[in-house]
Amino acid sequence: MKEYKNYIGGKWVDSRSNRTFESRNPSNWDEVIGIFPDSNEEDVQHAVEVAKEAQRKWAKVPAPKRGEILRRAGEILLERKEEIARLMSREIGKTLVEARADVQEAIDTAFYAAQETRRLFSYVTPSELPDKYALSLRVPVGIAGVITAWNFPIAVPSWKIFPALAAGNAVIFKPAPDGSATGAELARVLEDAGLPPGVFNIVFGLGIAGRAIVEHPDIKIIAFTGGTETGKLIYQSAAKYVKKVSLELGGKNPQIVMPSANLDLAVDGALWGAFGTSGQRCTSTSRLILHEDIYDEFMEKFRARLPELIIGDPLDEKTTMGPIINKPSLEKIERYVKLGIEEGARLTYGGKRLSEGKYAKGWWFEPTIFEDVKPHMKIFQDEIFGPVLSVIKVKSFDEAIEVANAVRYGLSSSIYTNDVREASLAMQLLEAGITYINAPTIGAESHLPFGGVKETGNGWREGGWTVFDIFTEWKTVYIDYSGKLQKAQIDTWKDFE
Ligand code: UN1
Repeated sequence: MKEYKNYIGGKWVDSRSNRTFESRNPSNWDEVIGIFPDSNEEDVQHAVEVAKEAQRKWAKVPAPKRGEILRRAGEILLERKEEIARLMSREIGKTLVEARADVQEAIDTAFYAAQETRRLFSYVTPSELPDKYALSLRVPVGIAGVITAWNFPIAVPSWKIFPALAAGNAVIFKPAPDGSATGAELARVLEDAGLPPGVFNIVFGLGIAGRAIVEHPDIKIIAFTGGTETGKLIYQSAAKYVKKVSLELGGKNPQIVMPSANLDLAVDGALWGAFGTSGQRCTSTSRLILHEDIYDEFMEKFRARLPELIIGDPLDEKTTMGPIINKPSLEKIERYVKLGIEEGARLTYGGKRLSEGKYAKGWWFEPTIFEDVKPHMKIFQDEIFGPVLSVIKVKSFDEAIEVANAVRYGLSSSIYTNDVREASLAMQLLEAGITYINAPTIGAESHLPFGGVKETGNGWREGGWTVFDIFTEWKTVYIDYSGKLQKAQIDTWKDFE
């Protein structure tokens, strides 16, 4: 167990609040991973003052030189991959195999962002007027406030932090409370990579620190991953300062299976998509939409494979499902299971928390399946964030698409089919930021745009080249070297003779 301090200006500094919070191991509640300051407005103010100063200098460092530091950060993450993955497994309960993948995603992002520093292209276009340049350049936004969820405690922060730094911003990062120790590793990595002090800062905390970041007028961009309700509050508060806000919120991701599909492959996809990470990804499959012609055959194959899921110690390589992150999350899952039964869905697998024997000291929930789920039900509509899968039977491709789209979210989606027409139509018709053909709803890669439509996001895309639209502003510059006053929209071609 360790007592942490905030990381501001390249130093671990005491918080000005005297409150703390703990991060505990969800598979062994007795184990405290760390004690963290529950920071306040003064801590955020301190971080902003330091970041402001540092950002001015950092923005002047040529982007490819900033990229060298990020490449080094990627190399350090690679060297420390196993150690960070083990810490992550203990802190948030992600299986070791998946925790390694989480770190790998950050490594990929670091190398990608480093490369992109040589490709932060500008535009030069012809002007309407002679002897005049018209160009538009990317400039940093300033200080970025990064607030993230616990479930990808290295990968998701890195999606935001590395490109933000590449583009010349300073960052104030508030990790999710439950993933604070893992998030803190990013400070060590960036420091060892040679990032100048003050460019990257961590303020640990709960609501007060989060609100202070969102409401600080000098933090010009907020990048948030988390629940939709919190996201909406952030969006509203940030509106006071007309602040740029990038939101990555909830999902209720469907996997459709059509009659032409390879059913064994579709079963593999559903098992991984619904129960990987114990269903605690924003991309997890929570709705399985089956065509009636293959319903029975699919479910039989699916049920036969469910006993392969091994719930237990995330550090054990054989485990496929770790714990639920904390007690409130477990209780939320239980509430939804009860509600599903009340709503008239048929609970056909699992449905209970595990608390005996080796499960006595953590938060565990069985893989759970509801059948006969209908679109008006809460278990169809709401993000549960746990291993609860709703199965829906449909009669046609059109109905499958309609059902898939009948929620307020739109992050990921998937269809299993070998019919090229269905696959092509699904690409256009599924209301989601990501569509997989013959692959599960999870598994996004760091060099492609990531984000969702509807209430999942507000139009920005992290990942890929599009992330730089979040962390830069377009600055348009006109250079008139004609030596005289030229009037746009007024001078005609005759004036140029
Ligand atoms: C998340 O759950 O917030 O596609 C991100 C995936 C991962 C990222 C998930 N690469 O499932």
